[in-house]
Formats: sequence, C-alpha cells, structure tokens
Amino acid sequence: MSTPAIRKASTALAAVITLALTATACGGTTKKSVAQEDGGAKASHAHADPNAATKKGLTVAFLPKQVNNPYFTVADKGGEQALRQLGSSFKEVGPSSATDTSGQVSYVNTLTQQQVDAIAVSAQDPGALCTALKQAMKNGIKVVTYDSDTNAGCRDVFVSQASAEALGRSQVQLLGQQLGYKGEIAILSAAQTATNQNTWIEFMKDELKKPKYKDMKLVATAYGNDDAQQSFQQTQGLLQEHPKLAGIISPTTVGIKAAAQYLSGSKYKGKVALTGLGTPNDMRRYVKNGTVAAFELWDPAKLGALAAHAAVALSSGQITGQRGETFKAGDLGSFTIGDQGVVDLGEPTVFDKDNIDQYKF
Ligand code: RAM
Repeated sequence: MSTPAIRKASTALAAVITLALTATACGGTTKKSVAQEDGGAKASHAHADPNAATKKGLTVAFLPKQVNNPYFTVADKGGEQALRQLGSSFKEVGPSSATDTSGQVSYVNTLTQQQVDAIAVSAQDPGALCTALKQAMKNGIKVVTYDSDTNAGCRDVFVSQASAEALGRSQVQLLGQQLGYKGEIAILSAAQTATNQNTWIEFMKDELKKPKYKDMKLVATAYGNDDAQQSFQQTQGLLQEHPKLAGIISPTTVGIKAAAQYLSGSKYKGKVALTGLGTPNDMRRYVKNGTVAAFELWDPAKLGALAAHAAVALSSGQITGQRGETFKAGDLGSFTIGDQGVVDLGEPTVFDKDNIDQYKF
C-alpha cells in the first residue's frame, strides 16, 4: 500500500538519487524520474520528442481489474474509441474477479508473448504485477496504469482519475455535510489490496483528523471485493455490528450500488447516509428515492480515452513518462506529466438530485 509517508520517503530518496545522477545522465542535462529509479526496467537514456509523428497501427491492450464490472466496460470503450480515432487497435483481456491478481499476472505474460505495443492496466495490487510488467517493459512494451496504479517503477505512466488526495478528502467532506459532522461512520471498500481505494482511504483518515470532524468516528472498514453480493452482505454486517452507524463511504462503484440497494430496502433508508464513488446510471434511482443525497465520480470513458492517448504517445516517443513532458489527447486537450509519472484526468463531478439527469453513464 502506498501511504503518504511512504510516498514522501521515496520522493526524498529519489531527490537524492536525482542529484547524484544529474551530472552524468544524458550529458548532464536530463533528470531521471522516480519511476525510472525504482524500476530499473526502462531505458535510462530515452528522450521524449514532443514533435515525433503519432504512430498508427499499434496494438494497445486494456487489462482492467475486472472485465464484467460496468465501470470498466465504459472506461475501456472510451479507450477503444480513442484508439480507433488514432488509427490503432484495441483489445481487452482481464479476470472476472477483482481479487484475481495471479490472473492479471498471467494476462500480462500472455500480452508480452504476443508482443503488443502497449498495455493499459488497472492494477488489483500495487506489487503483484511488477515482475511481469517489468518484463514487458524490457521487451519494449509501454506500460500505462489507469484507474489503479502499481508501484511507480513498474509502469511508464499512471493515468489517474483525479488527484487521489482530493478524491479521498472530498468523500469525507461530502459525508460530513450530510451528517452535520457527527456520528459513527464506516468505509465499504473494494479489494483489500486495491491501490486506488487504499490510497483514497489514507487521505480519508487524514481528513478525519481535522478538528471539524472531532465528533465523527471511523469505526470499521469492510471489503466487498467489487462483488455485488459480498458488498451487499458487508453493508448488512456493518449495520448489525454498529447499530449507531450514521454513515457509510463506499469508494467503489460496485460497493456503493450494493450498499444503496441494501439501505433502500431496509429500515435505514434515509436514516443512514451513504456517499462515495458511483456512476450516475447505477445511482439515479437511489438518489430519486431518497437513499442517497450526493456522491461523486469522473467520466470513466474519458479516463479510458486518456489512457489510450498516453499509451500511443509513449509508443510514438512523444513522452517517456518523466515529469514535465506534455502530450495531446484529442478532444480532451493537452496533459502534462506530474511527479512520479502521474497524469490527472481532472476534477471529479458531484452528483445529486439537481444534476444527475444530465449524466448518462
Ligand atoms: C470500481 C473499481 C474501480 C474504481 C471505481 C470507483 O469500479 O474498484 O477501480 O475506480 O469503482
């Protein structure tokens, strides 16, 4: 799990290494990124050429956490469409369970054997895919993580839905507003190893330390594994074990939908607050029937499209994954790579009864 403390430490270490290497790398002018330092798999002398022609006829494989999760269906469709517009090919492979890390590893190995040009992967676990992904990169395959990252050294670029910090803090802020900043709360997450959910949860806990939340107490974190039935049962369990529970945050589209379904058919409807990350299509009925007041998300199709553009920009040599490099992503505009090779899609949208009908995903 990537905690703020760990990230700080690795950034500091990377800064030291960067200083030591700046004098020798690429004639003394090119700084090496964190991703390169702790990865060791990438060509250290690669230079980005922002004016290089965009390659066509590439094959980019999408490997979501879970193929039968509607969120990834929408995200990967966005990737497919962008690739079609760019003159390249899309394929999608992946496990049907969000806790099948060895399945994800096998898919990476197969894609490496097939010599695809790039892989866009949403990682079920930050470390489990690393050996396989480094092998892919050694074979010249560009690796983009999207939605859920690996450790920074195991990919070229992470295409993030929004700032992880903003996402984590804002879910607590939304629940705080709904509860008048009082009461016991719980988190219903996805898989216990999921990088994205775990990073957001760290920021939620940090947000809760602020004085304004002194009367809000996190009493439990449960894991529904992005499985509808398990998430439903975990919600039921949370309410049984914590009869004073006032609110739940579920930072997963599968979890929030299942929790809303449970609350909506129970005596807790309208009494126990629920927020988190959901799709407008899944949540519309629960907003309209008074189970949920407000929740948030980004546009998954745009996330997939941005991952596709990043993969093609990497394969074309327009970017290498270093901080400060920029690339164009069609209608989405121009993006700059930030610290640790992270690119943010943008700000999430908060949905409530007043705006939810404007969104159809
Ligand atoms: C689920 C997955 C995904 C996450 C969304 C919010 O579909 O866990 O990784 O980004 O929820």
